[in-house]
Amino acid sequence: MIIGTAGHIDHGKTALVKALTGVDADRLPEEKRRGITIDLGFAPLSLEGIGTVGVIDVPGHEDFVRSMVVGASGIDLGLLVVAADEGVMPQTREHLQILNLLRIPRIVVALTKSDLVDEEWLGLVRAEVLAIFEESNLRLPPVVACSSRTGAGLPDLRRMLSERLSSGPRRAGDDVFRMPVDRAFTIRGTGTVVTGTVWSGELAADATVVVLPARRKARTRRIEQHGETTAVARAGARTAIALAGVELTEVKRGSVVVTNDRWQSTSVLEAVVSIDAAAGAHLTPRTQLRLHAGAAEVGARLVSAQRESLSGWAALVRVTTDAPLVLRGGERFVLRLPAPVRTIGGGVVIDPYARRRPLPQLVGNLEALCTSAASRLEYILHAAGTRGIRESDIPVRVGCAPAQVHDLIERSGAYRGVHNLFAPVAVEQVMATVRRIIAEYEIKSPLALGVPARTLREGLRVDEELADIAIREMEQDGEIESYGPLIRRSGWAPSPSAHDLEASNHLAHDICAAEQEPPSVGELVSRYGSSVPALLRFLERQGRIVQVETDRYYDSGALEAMTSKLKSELVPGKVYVPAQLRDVLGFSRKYLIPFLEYCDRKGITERRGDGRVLRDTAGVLLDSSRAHS
Ligand SMILES: Nc1nc2c(ncn2[C@@H]2O[C@H](COP(=O)(O)OP(=O)(O)OP(=O)(O)O)[C@@H](O)[C@H]2O)c(=O)[nH]1
Ligand SMILES: [Mg+2]
Repeated sequence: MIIGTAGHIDHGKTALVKALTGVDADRLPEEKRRGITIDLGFAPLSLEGIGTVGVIDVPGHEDFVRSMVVGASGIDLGLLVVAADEGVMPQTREHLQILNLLRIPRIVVALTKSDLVDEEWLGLVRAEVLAIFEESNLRLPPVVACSSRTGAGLPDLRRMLSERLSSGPRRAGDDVFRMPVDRAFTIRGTGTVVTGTVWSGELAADATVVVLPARRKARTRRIEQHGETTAVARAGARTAIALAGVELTEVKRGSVVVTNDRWQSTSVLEAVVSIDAAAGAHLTPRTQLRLHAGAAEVGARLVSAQRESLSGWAALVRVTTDAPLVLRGGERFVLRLPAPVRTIGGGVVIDPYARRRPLPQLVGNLEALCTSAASRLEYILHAAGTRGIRESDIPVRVGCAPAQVHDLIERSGAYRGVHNLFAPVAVEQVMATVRRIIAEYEIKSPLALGVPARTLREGLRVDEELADIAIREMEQDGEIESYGPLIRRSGWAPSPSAHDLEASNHLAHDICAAEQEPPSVGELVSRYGSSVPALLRFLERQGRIVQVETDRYYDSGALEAMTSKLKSELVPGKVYVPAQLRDVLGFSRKYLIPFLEYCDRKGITERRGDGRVLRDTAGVLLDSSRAHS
């Protein structure tokens, strides 16, 4: 577990860490010279009943609040240090605001330098400290008076830290691995080393990791937690990882070490933010802000779905950042104004992989979105519409342990494709389109038996996966059915109008009257109009006409007579050339060849060189030459 200090400059944070751990966390020469903390310091603290916890010492100087945010991100307990002689000062408030924005689950106040004041004064400062918690509607913290100089109160403080750390939320080990890098350096003979707090999951030594946003693959050579080599890095401990295959420049502070390939860096996200009333009133979509998340800090701008200003209340916004960063659903971040520099608010990541799209209508309330993975999944699914979301993205995108994914999906009612998930509304939308396309087709082609499946799918203009789901659902509901390559309303039968019936009778009549030499489809179209092809298919389905060539239908009676004649006139086994067949059948070459090809297809005749041979009814070739051999 990790404790992070917080508090105004010179209030005794580093001295307190030294008094508790024996470690001087101010390691930089400049820190020694100026007597202030500039960058994060680290020390292991052994606590009774808890074991070793990591302590991150942060600077109090107002110029280094950005480092304080890095130090405070992902800690389990915030140790707010207030010097008893000075009381609450600007960075006491700002650091507390940051601990609150990051929803650090536990806060303990150390009222240090107690050796410099008397009891009465101490009581006043204690009341002043509690008042700033009250102002922010925060649960009142334990306040422990102590002195790093005399050691007074330190045993009480240790006890209080143990007590607080032994209850409350714990990190899940069975989660995706992530470690934001807060320091990177090279050690001669070892190479690149990164340090940080493992936020979630586990990492084995000799594993392959990815460093984001650089997207560098690297191998973990060695892992140390609290200064000791370990085979597995576990969540919630200060960790140093020696990495092979990555340059120091690629793992700056703000990088993130991950193992699961579903982590991506992003620069467009949707979030619920709240901003101070005073700052929010002047905020526009052009205002450049600094966004602090984990150990990363990037420039950011906010666009709100609501037209009103963002002041004083929470709103769903789209955040665009000027550099990629790694985020997870449900995670907290801090927003600061660059000039004059100050913390103005913060937010919760709702969808780290948002797109530049109009902000969707909100489903669920803001509070639920911030605190519940189920609400975020519902929101993200809804916002993704017919594009859907990748199921494998859920642990990172929504922010839940992989083991929870199945349950969340069940609860969301989402439809599962091969890779993607779709909101019920997206599926319903596609179903509505299916209905519309089929209905339109029925009107346009009343004689058709259904919509060709390909035409339907093209008309849907969505992913195959989603089209499959909608069609399958509608088939299961018995609303539509497949009919060969066609899809139609269940039980659909073509319903010719009186006009269609009359027109089809004309066609049938013309074809019948022409006997062996019927008009082509083209001729019929010019005679009766563009509905002819559909009417012909209708007559064909009724068995009244037969398609002999692409462009020509025959009356079925006439065709029957023609094939009978062929069968009775030809001597089985004998080869007839077309000229002979024309004499037998008595019609011109233009009709003869397509008719013979039709007979070949039907197995009545078979082609032999230039000529034809008659087959018997069973389709066995009556070939005398073969029969006799
Ligand atoms: N009398 C007294 N002096 C203290 C105590 N704790 C710290 N100091 C002194 O206060 C000064 C500041 O202490 P630091 O621990 O460096 O303060 P800090 O909060 O770490 O300062 P920054 O990191 O720069 O924000 C030093 O001169 C310390 O010796 C204490 O308990 N009693
Ligand atoms: Mg310090």
